[in-house]
Amino acid sequence: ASLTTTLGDYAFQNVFMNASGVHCQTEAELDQLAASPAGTLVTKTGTLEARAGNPEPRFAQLALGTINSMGLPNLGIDYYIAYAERFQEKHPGRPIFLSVAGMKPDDFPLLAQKIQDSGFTGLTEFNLSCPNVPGKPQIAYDFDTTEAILAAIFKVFKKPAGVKLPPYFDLAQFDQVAAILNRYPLTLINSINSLGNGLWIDPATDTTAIKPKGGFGGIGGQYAKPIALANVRAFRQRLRGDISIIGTGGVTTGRDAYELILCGANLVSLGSILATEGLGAFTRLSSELESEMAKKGYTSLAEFRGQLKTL
Ligand code: RRO
Repeated sequence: ASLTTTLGDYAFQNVFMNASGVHCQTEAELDQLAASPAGTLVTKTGTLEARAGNPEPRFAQLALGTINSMGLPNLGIDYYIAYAERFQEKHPGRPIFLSVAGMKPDDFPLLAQKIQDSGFTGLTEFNLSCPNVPGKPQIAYDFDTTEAILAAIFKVFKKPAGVKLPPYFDLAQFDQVAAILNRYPLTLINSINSLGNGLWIDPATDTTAIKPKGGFGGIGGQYAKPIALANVRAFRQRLRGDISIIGTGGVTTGRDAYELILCGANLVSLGSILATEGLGAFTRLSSELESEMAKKGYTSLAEFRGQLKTL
């Protein structure tokens, strides 16, 4: 079976990639992703200025996933643009993703302008869903601000762009968000970011797992999978056909990836499982996804993408 895929006008040799935040902060980590079986990669979300992030411990492995409150530690947008420009010289025909976020709405058009003015030829993911900056709500839960940011971005940005979305939990939210997104020339969405502001307690000590924000943090891994499936499915049913979807959330097995593709995902990204298992996760999941396809009689992803059956 072939795991090749397309997203907009771009083609990828493998459907898997990292989720932003995992194994992508430094050049060394990004180069390791590039040398792995992953079909593409995305940088850690970059901000206008480099950031140290929240105090540690700020990441923990849980029974069925992870909790994090990293707080956007990153080396700054200029670092990631420079990396991407070098990458595309070395690897022509292998498009990658920049992830960026503003610390305030006005930062987004500035980030967009920097990327627009650069030599970057790949795709840009504007992260509207970081749950972990103390005092800053997740942008994409505020629909007016989301629309204002999209309007400001697309005044200056002419390259392929997408948005990283948080999980939504009500069908009315899917309707409202999709209506906004459909008004802009987006190439993709990435759904979902971590489940914001979960809490985990150590039963031995009655203490939180992480330090920032009194222990509240974004939940990923198996806890997130049904929410991710629902979000990818709901957006695939509502978005323009020319908006592709990166499916993210709780993929731990090849079967999980298969299900996200059934819901409509063009690429599948690995967060918690990549953090806990390492780069070997790409090899294992590729092989498991191929087995699942063989079992169902499919030889390409296009044959079952979006083909979820309902009762
Ligand atoms: O850095 C983080 O705390 C973080 C970000 Br920007 C994000 O988008 N999602 C997440 O779970 N953590």
